[in-house]
Amino acid sequence: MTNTCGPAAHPFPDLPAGFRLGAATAAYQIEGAHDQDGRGPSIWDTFSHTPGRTLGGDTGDTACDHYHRYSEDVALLRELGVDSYRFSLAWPRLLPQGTGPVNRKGLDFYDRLIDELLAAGVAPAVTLYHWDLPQALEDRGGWRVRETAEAFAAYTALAAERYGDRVERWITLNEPYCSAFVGYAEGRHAPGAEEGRGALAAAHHLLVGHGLAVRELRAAGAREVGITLNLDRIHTASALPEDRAALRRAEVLHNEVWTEPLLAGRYPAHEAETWAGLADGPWRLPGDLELIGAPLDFLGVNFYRPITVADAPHRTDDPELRTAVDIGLTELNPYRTRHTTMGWPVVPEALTELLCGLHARYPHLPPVWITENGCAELDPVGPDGVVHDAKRIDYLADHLTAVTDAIAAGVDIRGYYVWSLLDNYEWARGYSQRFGLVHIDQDTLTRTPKDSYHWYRGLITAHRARTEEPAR
Ligand code: GBH
Repeated sequence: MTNTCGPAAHPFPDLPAGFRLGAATAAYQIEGAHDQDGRGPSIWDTFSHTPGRTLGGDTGDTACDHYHRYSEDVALLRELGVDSYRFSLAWPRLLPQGTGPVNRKGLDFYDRLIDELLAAGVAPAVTLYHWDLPQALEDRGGWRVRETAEAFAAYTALAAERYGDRVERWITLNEPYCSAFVGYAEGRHAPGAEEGRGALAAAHHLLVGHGLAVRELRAAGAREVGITLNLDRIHTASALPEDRAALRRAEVLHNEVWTEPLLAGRYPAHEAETWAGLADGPWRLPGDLELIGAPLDFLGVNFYRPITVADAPHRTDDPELRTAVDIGLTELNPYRTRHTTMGWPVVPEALTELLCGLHARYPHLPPVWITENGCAELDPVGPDGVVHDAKRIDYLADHLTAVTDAIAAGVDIRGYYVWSLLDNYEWARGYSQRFGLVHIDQDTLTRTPKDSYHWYRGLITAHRARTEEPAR
């Protein structure tokens, strides 16, 4: 069902009263100023400066130069009319060595940003860790070692003490799947490792770090506390027994490693079958499950696309030589739909299915926020200074409708953040992918709101008017 129509006659999804709309970014993808005002190096500085690691050798050295242009970006958010802005703190800006001496100029930067957001009527939602681990901590073992989880707790305490009075929503980790498995097993993200036990230890220590951080946030009186996962809606290639077993392993790797300890206080049932004994390592200590499973105020879900898996031979028969993602899986792409420039199929109903599946499986599921959703398209700035990104508008409208379908089915979903406010540094894909509502000219760093920006603004205005939310 639809109500008013947006600029390009795209219908606005019918969102329930009180549903909140926001936009998201992450520090390394937008800030730049990688070596200014005392910021220490992160694993992404090291990785992106290593030849061959990122497309075209792109780095986040300058990115969107948000560190210097944040006022302009806050003005864009104010004009957009979002309730909330999700951004991340760069750990190495606050603690250049990961632990120890605090960098006052780094602390001041986020003070200014937060105060400007509040003055603009935009509630800050802070991600504490969006992949930029201080290099000094990686040099001491990174997420493979428990000390990193403890350092994360101390950093969280510092941030909560400093900003807790003004932050509405805290997200401990963004997509720990990527930190553990893309970073330490696939090697496509920093630190670029390809390991078995190391990646599984990293997964566990990320969860422990989350649990310790929640404890610090609670002690500091933080308002809302949660974590963001990139959960996958996984289809299986066939009903053959071997493909169904492959699906079960994929569910462990992508989803259950995170959701079982966080939401049900247990380790995944099929982890032994998935990792042939590698999973249950000495990194697990008594009491960890209680720590990790402490109640949350919300669960953040990032969603972009579904995946389909099939059984595949292991790359090696020796489990000791396997990485944590070598679990006998191959990904297929049977989707006969439009694909974005990331090569991802557009399947909005997969989001509804994912949310309904979570709701069915976890009786104690906290309220859900969609903390990222969006699509990459390359529409240029036209001669008239306009960016016609109709495909992005379609994508956002259809996924918001998928969210309303899940709400109608009984899932408690409170809000949605578009990924992303700005075109930005898309990790190993560099600047080749553009997710923004706002176009960035990579040479001049000029910001140009796209049609989707105007559409989203119209949606927010119409949603407020229709549901008669009190003025902020
Ligand atoms: C999210 O990751 C991130 O939170 C966000 O920072 C990111 O910009 C956004 O989605 C869009 O991707 O082909 O080697 O470059 C989603 C999961 C995992 C998807 C890594 C892209 C790229 C691997 N991402 N993957 S590579």
